[in-house]
This record gives sequence, C-alpha cells and structure tokens, in this order.
Amino acid sequence: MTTNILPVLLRCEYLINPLGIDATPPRLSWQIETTSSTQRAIKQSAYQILVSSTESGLVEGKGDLWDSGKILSSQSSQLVYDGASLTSGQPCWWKVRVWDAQDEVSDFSAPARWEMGLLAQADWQAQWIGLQATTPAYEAADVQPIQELPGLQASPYLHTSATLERTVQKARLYVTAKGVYEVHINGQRVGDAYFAPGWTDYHKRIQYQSYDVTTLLHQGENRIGAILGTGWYCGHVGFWIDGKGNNYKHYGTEPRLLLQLQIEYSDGSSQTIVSDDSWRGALGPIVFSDFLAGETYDARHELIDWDLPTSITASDWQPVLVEELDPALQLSAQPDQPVRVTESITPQSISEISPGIFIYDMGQNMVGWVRLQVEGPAGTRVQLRFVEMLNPDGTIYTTNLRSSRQTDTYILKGQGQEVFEPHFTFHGFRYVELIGYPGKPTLETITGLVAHSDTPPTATFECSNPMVNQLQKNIVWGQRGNFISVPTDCPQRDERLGWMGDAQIFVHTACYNMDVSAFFTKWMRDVVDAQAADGGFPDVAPRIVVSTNGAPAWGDAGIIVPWTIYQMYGDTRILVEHYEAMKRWLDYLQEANPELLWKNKRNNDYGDWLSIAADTPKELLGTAYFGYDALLMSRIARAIGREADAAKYQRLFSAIGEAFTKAYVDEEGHISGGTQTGYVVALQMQLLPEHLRPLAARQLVREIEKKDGHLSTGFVGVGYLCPVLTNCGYSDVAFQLLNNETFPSWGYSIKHGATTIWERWDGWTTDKGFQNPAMNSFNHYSLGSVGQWLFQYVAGIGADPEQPGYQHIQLRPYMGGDLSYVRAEFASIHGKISSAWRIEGDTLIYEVTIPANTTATVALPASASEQVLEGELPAAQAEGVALVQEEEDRVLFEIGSGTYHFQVRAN
Ligand code: RAM
Repeated sequence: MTTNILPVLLRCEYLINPLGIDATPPRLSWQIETTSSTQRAIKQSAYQILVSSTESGLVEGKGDLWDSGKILSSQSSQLVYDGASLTSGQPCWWKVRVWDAQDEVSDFSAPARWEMGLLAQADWQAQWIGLQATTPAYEAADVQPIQELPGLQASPYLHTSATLERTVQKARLYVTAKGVYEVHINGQRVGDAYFAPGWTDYHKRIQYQSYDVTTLLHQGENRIGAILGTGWYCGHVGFWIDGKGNNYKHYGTEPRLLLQLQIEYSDGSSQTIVSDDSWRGALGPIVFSDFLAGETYDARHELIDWDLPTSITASDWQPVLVEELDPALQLSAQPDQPVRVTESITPQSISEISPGIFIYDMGQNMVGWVRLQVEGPAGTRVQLRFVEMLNPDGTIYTTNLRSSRQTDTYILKGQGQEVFEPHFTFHGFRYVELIGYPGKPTLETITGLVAHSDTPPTATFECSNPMVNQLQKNIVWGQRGNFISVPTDCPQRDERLGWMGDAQIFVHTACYNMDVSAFFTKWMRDVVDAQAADGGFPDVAPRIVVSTNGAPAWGDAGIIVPWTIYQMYGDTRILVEHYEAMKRWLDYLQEANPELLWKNKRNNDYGDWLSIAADTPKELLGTAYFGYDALLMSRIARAIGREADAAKYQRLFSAIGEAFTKAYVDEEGHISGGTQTGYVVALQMQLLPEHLRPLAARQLVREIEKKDGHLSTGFVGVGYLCPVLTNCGYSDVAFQLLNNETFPSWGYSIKHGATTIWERWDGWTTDKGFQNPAMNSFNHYSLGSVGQWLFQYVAGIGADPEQPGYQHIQLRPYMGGDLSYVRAEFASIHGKISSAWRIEGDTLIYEVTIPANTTATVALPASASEQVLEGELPAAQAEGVALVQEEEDRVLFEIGSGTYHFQVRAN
C-alpha cells in the first residue's frame, strides 16, 4: 500500500537537473507533496535514494552508483550524495521514495538527473583563441562614434568546421571565455544564457558552462561558431579610476574563447572538437558591444550564414591567435543560474518631443535592453538611448549615468523588416529615446526585455495598503535589476560593482523574494577570491576599481552572507567552505584593534552611508559590526560542530559588547552620536547589557519622534530598523515608518512615481528636484532591505536558526498601521509556506499552510489560549495543534504540516 504522499521537485545543488556541476559530493533535496488537503502533521520517517548511471537502469530500480537503502531520517534537503565516486562527465539519474510516520512507503518520485562537469584541469584539451585585430576591417567612416569612451572593440566572430563520421548519440559542449560569448552550432544559438561565463576574478577563476548539444549536430559537415564580447574582462566596468575614462581592460586586453565539444557516437566511439589553431576569425557587424557604452551594430557588415556548414564566405577568414591554458587559472563549473531574459514589456506610451525625437515610457524602471523592429534604406542609422528619468522639459536625464552611455545604434542593411537586439550589453532604464527612425514609430517598434540572473521567484506579498504593495514590487524590481552574475549596487551608471555593504544588508530580503541559494554560493567564492593576504575582505567583490580592504559593514558581508544563507536554506557547506576565510577576517580585525573597538583599518569608512543628516560615529558603527561578526562566528562555529571556537568567539563577542558599552553608552541608554542607526546596531547586534536595552530602545523611539515620526537611517541602519523596533515592543513605530509618505520615507519615493528603490531618500524631492547627479541612482536595492521585515514580521514567516532552512518555522505575524489584511507566500527549500491574516471587527483571522515534513511555532497575539480557536475548536484541542507557551501578549502553539484556520477573539 502506498501513501498519499510523493517526493517532488528533486534538486541537485539547488538546481533542477543541472548539467556540468563540479560540487563533490553533490547535495540533493526534494519536497513532499500530498494529495490530501486535510491531512495534518505529515512527516517523513525514512527515505531511500537510488542513483543510476543510466536512465534505463533507474527505471529498472538499479542504483549502480548509489542505493542508500532505507535510511531512518526526516532529512529532505542538503542530503549529501554518498555513492560511488563521480568522475568527469558522469551522468547520474536519481529518484527517491519516502516513508511517513506510520511507516507507509510512497511511490518513487519521477526521475531526475544531474551530470558532472569537467572536474580536472587535465580534462581540458582546448586552447584559448581569439583575434588580435579589434577594430573593424571595413571603413567605418559612417559609424560616427557618439561615445567618448576609449578602448571600444569590435566583436570577433570565430568558427571551425567538423565532419562527423557517424550518428551522434550524445554531445556536450563545455565552453567559456575571457570576456562574454555566444556559441552557434549549425545556425542555431546554443542555450539561452546571456553574459556567460559570468563575472568572477578572472585572474584566479573562470566559470565554464555545459550544454547538451546532441540535437544540434548531425552526421556530415557541421559548423561551430562563437561571437565574443568584452564584458567584464576587458570592457568598461566601474567608475573612472584615473579620471581619464580608463575603467576598462581590468583583466586583459582582448576577449578569448575556450571551447570543448565532446561527442559520443552510437557505435561507442567518440570525438572531441576543441578551440585551437584550426579555427578562423573575422570582424563582423558588431562595431562594439560594451556594458557601459552600449552596442553599435552595422547590419551592412553581417557575415552571411557564417554559422552554417554551407557558408562559403567564412573560408577566407583569418587565422586565430592561440594561447595555452594557464594552470594557475581555475576553471570552475558555474554553480548558479545564468542571466536570462525573464520578461518582455510593451512600452506604455510614446511621444515626439521634438521633430524626429521620440521618447518611450516603459512604465517600469527595468534592466535589460529593447528589441527594435525597423524597415528602411541601407545605411539608415537608428539610435536608442536609455535613461531612468526625464528632465522637466521631457528630454532624457542622462547626467546621473556619469560616463556610462547606455546607447545602442543600429545601422540598417535595407532589406525589408529588420530586427535588432544587442548582444553583450545591458541598460538600466525606464525611458528610451529613439532618434533616426525611418517612418513613424509605434508602441510595437520596441519591446523591453528584462534580463537578470534567473533566480526563481519564491514569494508573493499583498496587503490592504497599495503603497506597501508597490514598495514590495519596487524591492523585487531592484533585486531583478541588480542581480546580474553578482549582486551589484546599480545597473545604469559607470559603476555596477559587487558592493559588499549593499549585499549584506539586502541578502535576507533577497532570500525571501527569490531562491538565491545558488547565486550566493557563487558570489561567496568571489568574496573569498577577493580576500587579501592579510585577511581583509574587500569593499567590492570581485575586487576591481576599489582596491582597498572592506570598510565596516562592507567587509563584514563575508560573514553575514553565509550566515544568512545557512539560516534560510539550511546550508552548512557554505559555512564549512568559507570558515577559514571568515576566521581570517575576524583575526585581521582583532589584531588591528586590540582594544576591541574598531579604530584601525576602517579603510574607506563609509559610515551609515547616505543617512539623512544623521552621521553615526564611524568607530562606533565599526565596533558594532566587529561584535556582530564575533556573535555570528560563534553561531557558525556551533552550527558546524566547532565547539571550542564557538566558545572562543562567544567570549570575544561579550568582550566587544563590554568595550562598546563602556566606550559609547551611558547609564540612561544614550548612545554616542544619538542617531537612529547607532541605537539600531547596538540592539540588533546584542551589544548592550540587559538593563540598558529597554532604555536604548526608548531613546531610539525618542529620536524618531524628534524627527516627527521619520527615519534618518542610511544603508547600514535601514535593514534592521523595523525589526529592532518590533523586537523591542515598538511595532507601532515601525508601522508608522512604513506608512509614512512624507520625506524621508519609502512612501515618499512611491508617491513621486518610483517603480524601483532609489539609492537615496532624497534622489528627487519636491523642493530640490534631482540630487547631485554625481551619485544618484534610481535603482539601488539597499534601502529596500525593509523587505525582510515585511515577510518575517508583518507576514510573520520566519526561519528558526536552531532548525534552519524552514524545517521548523517561526510564524509570528505583527498587525499594525493601517493594514487590515496581509497575504504572503514563501517557497522555502522544504516547500511553500503561506501566511495570511485579516482583521474582521474585533476578530483576527489567521490562515496558514506549512509544507509536509515541517513543523512550526505559531505565535498569535492573545493574552490567553482560550481566546484562540482553530476551526471550530479551542486551538489547544484541535488536531495537530499543541499549546506550548503563553507569553505576556502572545500565545504559542506548535503545529505540524497542513492548513490551519485560527481565530483570535478579543477578550
Ligand atoms: C556607492 C555605491 C554603493 C555603496 C558605496 C559605498 O558608490 O553605489 O552602493 O556601497 O558607494
């Protein structure tokens, strides 16, 4: 007899059926689905995993790689593969079945798979290839550059031909570039990724991608081609370091390709095609394609059929340059989702602001590019410029882009309908200026394409206040626009760097909105690759442009990010992998600051960046983060069984707390500087002795009252502000900040049309207009870190650090402000949690569903358990509900999986 449960959503290393992974041993997870909508408290009591080297073997139930047998365990995520050792290219087919609490066994899940990548450098037989000539070979007189950016390069096209003698059974393409690439096989673009191989420190590590190209190849003549762009490798990234525009060639001078195509024939033989000196190259229509400059594409110079085996023009291309692999450069499989186009957007409006100059409003500040449709005479030059804002006269506001040009130019070939999309650039924009269009453009002329690291969305949030709903949307758009291989600060101006301070304050929010487990697995390697020999984490990862070690609240991302990933996904491997690096960072701080106040090595020392006339003393802020690092390290050490370290860091944390209190706090709970952020960090980071906490919290509230109920925090304080207020018993004040529409507040930007989170509270104000354009992005996620509070406190869906990854869930919703209802969902690694409350008269209704194989503590606002019903019964008597505790103003119940309908009646 099988049960009504079934394991579903099988994943390996967080991904569905990944190809070419190099995590050894890989980790597996699944979720448990039930066909019963009424059954509660479903638990997995055991599992059995089968891993087979062939699909047919799996169907027959043979686990030749691994048959775990029946393992008594409730674990359904982060399960470490424990079978035969896995070699390069090994395909692994797997399935799992589970037993419930009554020891009834489920059916086996549908089959899933993963495949290992190239695990050893020796597996690579390919060589780096490219072209030396980087300016177009043709006369470019009519391609008048509007760019002043130096060093723009034409994109090389490379190709080879291969005769395949037999029927192809299986083909895998392993490929990467110094730069960015697009591969074409027999006229088709391989995969749907953009900006591969992604951004890493190319001096140390380059990621490769693996593709199944079996169906693209055939017996006989085949053509394999690639187009290269400069990307992060040698294109423009970051701001002008030397004032002369030299913010390019950070890693090398020209792009290069590394490609290896491994073919297995049906007769068991095999063949490998690699990038080498047999390839040929030419320059084509891409005059340049650069992240900051944009793309210029001259369709008259298209290389007709260059990627088809029948093409004859490609035969007279030039030989390529060849370089050997450097053993010191690590080739790693990309662990996270690639950048993909995830949405297309039709413009909302178009207006002709002066003859021939059209402005499109996309209705949303977005990141990506547009597809252009055009018909006209050869040589017609159509120009698109991308901006976030308009000037009062309706023209485009470009000054906040600094040296970034965000301009795409298309030169027509004059052959009927032409369609253009740039290859290796992206823009941050809401408005598009179109110049030179032959004829009258319409809304259909351009289509916005939204591109970002394709991290799966995991949350919805809706409440009775439309402004708050817009805030949540803006936070998500900020995340989409800035998660492009690394978490960047902004997507439009000449910066777009992996700023650590921004990432650490936003990571928790990010984990709610999307499944960023694999994304941060990747980025933490960038952070550690960027660690200096003295232990200093950087300000930006990968470390370019800003070469100094991390400032307080910036460098600390190296500890805060893994800790957050652990809490949200139950990932201990990220802690183990980076444990030594984290220790080195803490040692570096401690050695430089024996008095346990972060006085030395604060480097760029940004403080509470972009606060509103509220400078938090920098040493104090640093010391708070130093203490927080020690606190988190003690928890991290405990989580991975390093008890002696846990005790050591706990002592360090206490000592820093004492030093902090002695140096900056008086007996009435005043904290030096008196800023909101000062109070917030002291409370969040648990640096104060018990008796001073309520006093400091009271001072924090006074500080907010002095500002007429407004916040003044910058990047650093903003994320913890509402959580701290709520934890200290002032949720009413937190809700007041949420509801504010006057300056400064989240509502203020929304009232003035924001569709993303602005870099600054005063990015634009009614009395001053635009802030200083030298630093005024309208798409920066940091101030959107309030999203964590919306999910964890307002919707009440919280992780339990003691049983991380939502195996046990803390459901503690807070009602307040003008909200009459909230409905939220969050897809955790264990499955979907939904949490919804509404107020009907004097009754609070709370409906919650938690997935199979999880438990939760539900903490509802009531003074006695008798006030709470579940369904028709007093909650304590309902099936699957147990009363665990009565706090002063909350009653706590423990529940198992299922759907529950609670009611809390007023006394
Ligand atoms: C700005 C960046 C970033 C911030 C640093 C300190 O240039 O945009 O958001 O972290 O400065």
